[in-house]
Amino acid sequence: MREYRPKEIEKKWQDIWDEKRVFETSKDKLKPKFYALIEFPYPSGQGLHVGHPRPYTALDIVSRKRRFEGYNVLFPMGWDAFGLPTENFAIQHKIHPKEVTEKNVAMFKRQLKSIGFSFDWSREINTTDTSYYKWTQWIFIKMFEKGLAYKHEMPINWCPSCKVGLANEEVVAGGCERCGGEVVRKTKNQWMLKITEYADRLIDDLDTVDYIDRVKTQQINWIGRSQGVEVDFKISGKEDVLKVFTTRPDTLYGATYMVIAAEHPLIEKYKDELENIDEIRKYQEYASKKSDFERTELSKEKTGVEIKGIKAINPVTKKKIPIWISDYVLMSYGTGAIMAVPAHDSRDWEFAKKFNLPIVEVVKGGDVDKEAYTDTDSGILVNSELINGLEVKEAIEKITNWLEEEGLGVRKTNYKLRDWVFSRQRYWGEPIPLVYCDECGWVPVPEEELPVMLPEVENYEPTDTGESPLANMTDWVNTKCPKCGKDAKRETDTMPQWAGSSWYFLRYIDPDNKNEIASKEEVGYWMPVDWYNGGMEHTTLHLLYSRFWHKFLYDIGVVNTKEPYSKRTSHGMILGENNEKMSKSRGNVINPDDIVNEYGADTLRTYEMFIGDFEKSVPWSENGVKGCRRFLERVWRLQDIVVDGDEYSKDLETSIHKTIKKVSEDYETLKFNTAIAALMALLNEFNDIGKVTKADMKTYLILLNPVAPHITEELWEILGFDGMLHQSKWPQYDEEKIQDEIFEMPVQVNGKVRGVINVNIEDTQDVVREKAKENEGVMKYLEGKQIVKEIFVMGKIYNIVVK
Ligand code: ANZ
Ligand code: ZN
Repeated sequence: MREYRPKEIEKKWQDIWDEKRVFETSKDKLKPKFYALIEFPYPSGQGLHVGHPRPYTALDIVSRKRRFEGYNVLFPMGWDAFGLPTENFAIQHKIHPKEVTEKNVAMFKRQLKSIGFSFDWSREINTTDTSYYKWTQWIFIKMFEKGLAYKHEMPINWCPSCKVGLANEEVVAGGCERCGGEVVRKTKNQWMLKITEYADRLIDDLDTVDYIDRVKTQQINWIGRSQGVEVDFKISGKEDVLKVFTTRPDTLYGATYMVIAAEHPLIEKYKDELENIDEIRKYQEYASKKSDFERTELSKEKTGVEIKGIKAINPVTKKKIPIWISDYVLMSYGTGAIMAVPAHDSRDWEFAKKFNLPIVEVVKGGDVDKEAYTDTDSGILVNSELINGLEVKEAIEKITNWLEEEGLGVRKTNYKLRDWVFSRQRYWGEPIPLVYCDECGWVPVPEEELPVMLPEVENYEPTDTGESPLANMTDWVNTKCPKCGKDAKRETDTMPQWAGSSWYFLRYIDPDNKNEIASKEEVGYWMPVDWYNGGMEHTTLHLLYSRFWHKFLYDIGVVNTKEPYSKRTSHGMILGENNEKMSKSRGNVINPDDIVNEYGADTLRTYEMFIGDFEKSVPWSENGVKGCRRFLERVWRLQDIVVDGDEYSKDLETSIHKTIKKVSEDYETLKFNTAIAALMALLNEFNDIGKVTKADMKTYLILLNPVAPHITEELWEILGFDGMLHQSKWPQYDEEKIQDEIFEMPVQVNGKVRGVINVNIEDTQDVVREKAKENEGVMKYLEGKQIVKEIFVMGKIYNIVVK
């Protein structure tokens, strides 16, 4: 027997698979299809990280299993290659981002190939290819034509160090998601995408897909749909009303003061009448320095100023109540104003305590603590004339109807979700394909002229003014209006990183199509994606964005399904050996190349799957890697104990059937670690018995193949089995063969269970009767009696009738 040398056999099989185009999808559309998708990587300069292969191996396993099961499988790969790190690297090293991208892609591709994933490389895509981003631009124009892309002057999150505007999703704990630096506010005219128009569908259609719960929940919370009422509070002595949004109109009688955001327009309107305008201005200044995140931090000490000179009138109590400004009320949500109910809202309660404002209880819960607010959504209304004695739910209904009848309020649904800030003032992104003409306004570049290509520039450094580097390219910027032919200017903003990945799964389906995103026929066959696995960090960004774009494409007839992905799962992170996130600065990064070189790709793959619960974060362990290598060495040595035989060994039959069941089920339910453990256990049995038939071995190799495709294919060849392993069929188990031989069987006497005995499947009724007689519980009821009848069904029931 030769030594196990992964280096040789892995390269050999990768070349064979490539040459024979084993993993390319078939043209045969009569076969059932299976579309497996993993999030395509951003080809960074650092190369692949051991975190990447985790989800890739998982869906590679599923894809390989599906091929054995007769499916036409699409498992593609590509590059999400626009983005800041490449641009920053290019600026630093004075190389064009295109060259940087090419180099990085080549490195990623070599690394991925060395791990032996069964990607259909003939469908490789790259979001920075002009033939790709032509369609990204085309979708943008369609959105523009439908009024879903609009330009809007708005304060944006601005990272002064990256010199880039950030979407809310890219601001993490008040800092820039990319560099961690402080994010400030800046007003800019930005392109926006109206994702809010799809908010309801993005929530409601989650009922039609199979996503893991935490993904569904995060999407629902991010969209943040909340049903409530907009209530009008009159400003005393004025014509004006102050509108508030509340989800608890039942607490209206407990509204003892109001709070408006520091930016609320009411202040400007009445500035001349306010007695303490200086104090108010000071507070506005203070608040403007804070991000929405800081303002809403719960633990924060409450601050605020009363607006002296105007008062509001509570529409039910008719009492005059004060109006305050405080940073805990945001201008960007609801109406930017609230009715404060300190008895039942924690922030209002803290505020009222601090500024000595009246607290009136209106909901009586089970145990009300007078010293604290009661944050209760059930209870009985008190001190509330119109709704006294009602349960919260009924009270909300009744008071809402009343408010609507009186013209004091309207039902309203609010969302936390904001429209998507879609412009970036950077070079390395898709140019926004619009032209500005003084006569015609914004005009889309005609479809025949797409793509609008990024111009070659000398200098792609961002400008300090916040304009895109493209703005300096006057030759490129100055153009003619496609509508009227007069002088016009191109939009110089580019699209955000998230654009290209919002529809990439459609391009894999028909990557070379020059006339459309993908042909109707291909879309009809392949969509939706059957299984999409990706990181939890993409749940509120990429996943939501791509669902939005897909729904839009559905609305304009480009695709045939309302949802892009039938199923979504998610993996945990791989941490460094020290249990910390892997990062260059912590010095705990593991490069998959090193593992492949030292132990082999099959070991890397096995370890990535054996490392622990797929859905949880787990630390890397070099010892664990070694353990997996030893396991594969033992698999390699099985070739020495193979004997002729077309049937499973008698002694192994049950175990083999059980393992088929276990592994088949575990591969489907993300329990790769327990599947591998079962294969390890079966290997031990093989070795204990000391010989295995060809049939035993074939099944073993097929079961292990999705995890360790190279070694299994090589052993298949060494042992002279028919054809190549990947052409085999997935083994089936026999339900009868996996029943445990020894099991517990209840014994009844005259219809009542009197004892439980251990029975072997091969026991005859006579043997079982003897065992029953020896059972103490049963014995008591048989003593001195005569057996008149026995009902005996093996494995189910043994009833003895006595007299
Ligand atoms: C009175 C009340 C009484 C409220 C009570 C809550 C509890 P969600 O579910 O997140 O939509 N609110 C409204 N607009 C706000 C803003 N711009 N900034 C800060 N808070 C705002 O929350 C809706 C509730 O959040 C509203 O209902 C309002 O307070 C507050 F026992 O009104 B409530
Ligand atoms: Zn024009």
